[in-house]
Amino acid sequence: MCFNGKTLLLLATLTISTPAFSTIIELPTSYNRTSPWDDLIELGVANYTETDCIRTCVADEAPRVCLYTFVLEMYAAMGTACGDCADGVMADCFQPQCIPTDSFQREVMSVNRQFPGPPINVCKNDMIVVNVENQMAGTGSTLHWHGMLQKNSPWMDGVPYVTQCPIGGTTFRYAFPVEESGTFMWHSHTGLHRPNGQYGALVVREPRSEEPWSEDLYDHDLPEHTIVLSDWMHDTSEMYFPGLPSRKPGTAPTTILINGLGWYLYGDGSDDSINASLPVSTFHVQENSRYRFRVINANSQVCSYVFQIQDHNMTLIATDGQPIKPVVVDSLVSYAGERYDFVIETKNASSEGSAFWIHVRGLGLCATNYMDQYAVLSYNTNVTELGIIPTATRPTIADPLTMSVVFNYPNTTCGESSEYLCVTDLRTIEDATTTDNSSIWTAEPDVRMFLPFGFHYFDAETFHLQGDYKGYQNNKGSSIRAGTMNNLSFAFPSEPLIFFDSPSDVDYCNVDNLPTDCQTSDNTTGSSSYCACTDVVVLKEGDIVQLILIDQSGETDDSHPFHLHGFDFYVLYTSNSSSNEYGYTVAEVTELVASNLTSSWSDTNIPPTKDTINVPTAGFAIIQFKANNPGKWFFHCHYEWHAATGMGMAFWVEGDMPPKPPGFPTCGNFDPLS
Ligand SMILES: *[C@@H]1O[C@H](CO)[C@@H](O)[C@H](O)[C@H]1NC(C)=O
Ligand SMILES: *[C@@H]1O[C@H](CO)[C@@H](O)[C@H](O)[C@H]1NC(C)=O
Ligand SMILES: *[C@@H]1O[C@H](CO)[C@@H](O)[C@H](O)[C@H]1NC(C)=O
Ligand SMILES: *[C@@H]1O[C@H](CO)[C@@H](O)[C@H](O)[C@H]1NC(C)=O
Ligand SMILES: *[C@@H]1O[C@H](CO)[C@@H](O)[C@H](O)[C@H]1NC(C)=O
Ligand SMILES: *[C@@H]1O[C@H](CO)[C@@H](O)[C@H](O)[C@H]1NC(C)=O
Ligand SMILES: *[C@@H]1O[C@H](CO)[C@@H](O)[C@H](O)[C@H]1NC(C)=O
Ligand SMILES: *[C@@H]1O[C@H](CO)[C@@H](O)[C@H](O)[C@H]1NC(C)=O
Ligand SMILES: *[C@@H]1O[C@H](CO)[C@@H](O)[C@H](O)[C@H]1NC(C)=O
Ligand SMILES: *[C@@H]1O[C@H](CO)[C@@H](O)[C@H](O)[C@H]1NC(C)=O
Ligand SMILES: *[C@@H]1O[C@H](CO)[C@@H](O)[C@H](O)[C@H]1NC(C)=O
Ligand SMILES: *[C@@H]1O[C@H](CO)[C@@H](O)[C@H](O)[C@H]1NC(C)=O
Ligand SMILES: [Cu+2]
Repeated sequence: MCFNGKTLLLLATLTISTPAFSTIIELPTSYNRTSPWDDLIELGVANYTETDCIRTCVADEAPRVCLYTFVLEMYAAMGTACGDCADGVMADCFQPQCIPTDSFQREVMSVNRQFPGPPINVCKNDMIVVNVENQMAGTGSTLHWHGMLQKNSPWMDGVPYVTQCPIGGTTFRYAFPVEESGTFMWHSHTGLHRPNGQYGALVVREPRSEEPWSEDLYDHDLPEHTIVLSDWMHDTSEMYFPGLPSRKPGTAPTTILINGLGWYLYGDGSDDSINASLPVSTFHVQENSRYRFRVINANSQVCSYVFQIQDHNMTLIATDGQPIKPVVVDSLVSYAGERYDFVIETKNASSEGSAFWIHVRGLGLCATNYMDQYAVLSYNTNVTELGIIPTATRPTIADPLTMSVVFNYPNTTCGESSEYLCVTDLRTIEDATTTDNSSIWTAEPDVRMFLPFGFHYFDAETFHLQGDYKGYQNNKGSSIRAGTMNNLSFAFPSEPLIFFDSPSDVDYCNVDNLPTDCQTSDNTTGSSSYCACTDVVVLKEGDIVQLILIDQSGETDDSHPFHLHGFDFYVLYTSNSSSNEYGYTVAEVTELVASNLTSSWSDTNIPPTKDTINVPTAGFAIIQFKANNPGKWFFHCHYEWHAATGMGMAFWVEGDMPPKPPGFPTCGNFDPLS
């Protein structure tokens, strides 16, 4: 791995607006993992706003304290910092603090006036310290480190009212040791801030000698080759929440962005709408070399994306930070919250041309709405060269690049074709005999939970006559609904779950413990009843837990990716779509599970581990993990609007947790009459 100092410096002048890297603070190996505060004070961490951590990771090198200051603001895309960017002066688009997006002016919730927000690049065993200053007046916030397990640091997971109180007009310093390597992301976990722009890359490297692949798979692994895919609208998310009946089609995104840039393509499928005087992301490589790329799907909405690079195959080597046995594909589909690492091999520029299209195409609703986007892979150029356009024919939705071997495509029947590969076709690189995970994926679970999820549809005629204020989403026309799991719509408690020592101190619910106003005579939730409560399932430390997620949403043109905090899980099975649009019934799935769907796994045939799994449309997915991380962990659909209306739940994993950090801020209800 080599970081070219010159390139980094150029990058810094072009895209990184905060002061360049400065102080190095080494972390003593003897620091207290469960309570690092005294060590950090002693190291003088509070005296700095930023430290230097970006480097080639070397074995036996001292870990560092990686300190960042993240200032959260209400800011402007294509605002005053952008000069004449909108008029086609491309260099102005790269001025400090300019956020061009797809060239439309709108409010953006920014972090350090960058978009995506500042990337974090560290080495395994470093300590990440992020001092968050929330300058968004009247708007509470939390930041989540998506995919970080937070062992020893469950207080730092960043879920409002689960692991902390939202940060008001104040500061909150996250500090946690980085115990796993791979590709992650950070994002706001509060309100609808993520679709408004608050997300960024989080990449943890490790010494090449410690990587698990048996072959030498790549030559370069550069920070500039991290790719953040996201969706963008021309209004703030709040304009779509709960939604307006005339706004069709509901919360559909407008533009796909690649590292925050993209052409506005009008969504009409017309071919001549590109305007090359506005920037798209450009990835610079040298010919005849192998590069590791890392794709982060930071989508907030319901579309999956096909990612392709003209004339280049991709060798997938990791998903969600977890290494896999390499798989060669030409098309990679990802869903909100997922990450994929792959290697490309560059060719001889003189014989093959020197710039290639990267094409990202939306599926489902986004295909219907003609959404796609471009970036450029450019040989033998550098970041000072702007506006490089490949001479090769530009792929379009009507005439896309060839899909010969495609990974993770919706509606795939797994195992039927070697051209359509599923997540369950991936294999973990892990010697089962040498890790203590052995048998998690083959073990008979201690806890097996069927988790049907979908929506409760309110009766629009009577909804507004009831004199109460149920949270809802108006996704189209007069359709009014709320997300559910097990017929329960998750409601955040008024005080973070993590503050309580015992579940019995919390007013929580679950299928075995329904609030009385939600029950029918047989103690289930009824079809007409809507039940919003804090759905918490208590797990014993060390339990092997199997979750069977069943899509009963009735939505046929999208699917729901679920993200589990605090754990990586084994993906044991993903099903076909049911012929019934409302999916399989729990009884049908129970019968299928009893027929040994997961029996092919063994000590040598190891399923992949992930933290985000897309549940097939009208289908189901089976995942399994060991509850070995005591804490309070959110589990939810990663589509922002679904999670915001209750498609989630929390796991309370018993066991010894590190003590509450000193002075941890509190919040809660106030009632002078109680
Ligand atoms: C680390 O801190 C925790 C919490 O303050 C304390 O209980 C523990 O004894 C400390 N460990 C060491 C090795 O100092
Ligand atoms: C940090 O700054 C404070 C106040 O300026 C100073 O007293 C302290 O010595 C500094 N600590 C370190 C480790 O530099
Ligand atoms: C391209 O965009 C630039 C900057 O917005 C604008 O000046 C120019 O007219 C556009 N060209 C076309 C063909 O739309
Ligand atoms: C991609 O891989 C396939 C299968 O190995 C091979 O046939 C094809 O030539 C490769 N394409 C490129 C551009 O390397
Ligand atoms: C690249 O192509 C040129 C011209 O076709 C040829 O002379 C050269 O040997 C090739 N280099 C490699 C590394 O294949
Ligand atoms: C970047 O490319 C420009 C134009 O080709 C060239 O003048 C410059 O020297 C290059 N810079 C570096 C650091 O390679
Ligand atoms: C596998 O074991 C390692 C080491 O004990 C642990 O860090 C990791 O979280 C385990 N993975 C899973 C999926 O449980
Ligand atoms: C419903 O739950 C209550 C309290 O747990 C129990 O007493 C009652 O028997 C249950 N009713 C049915 C029909 O299961
Ligand atoms: C959810 O509601 C449906 C419709 O009333 C009912 O058939 C089903 O049994 C309920 N499921 C659970 C887990 O309560
Ligand atoms: C998957 O199948 C559904 C139902 O047939 C269809 O609406 C949807 O477009 C399909 N998705 C893709 C990507 O083909
Ligand atoms: C999946 O669907 C295909 C096509 O509808 C069918 O042939 C196959 O039997 C199904 N497989 C399972 C496991 O249901
Ligand atoms: C499933 O596997 C178990 C254990 O391997 C076996 O006892 C049982 O008969 C199998 N059931 C079916 C339906 O194949
Ligand atoms: Cu969802």
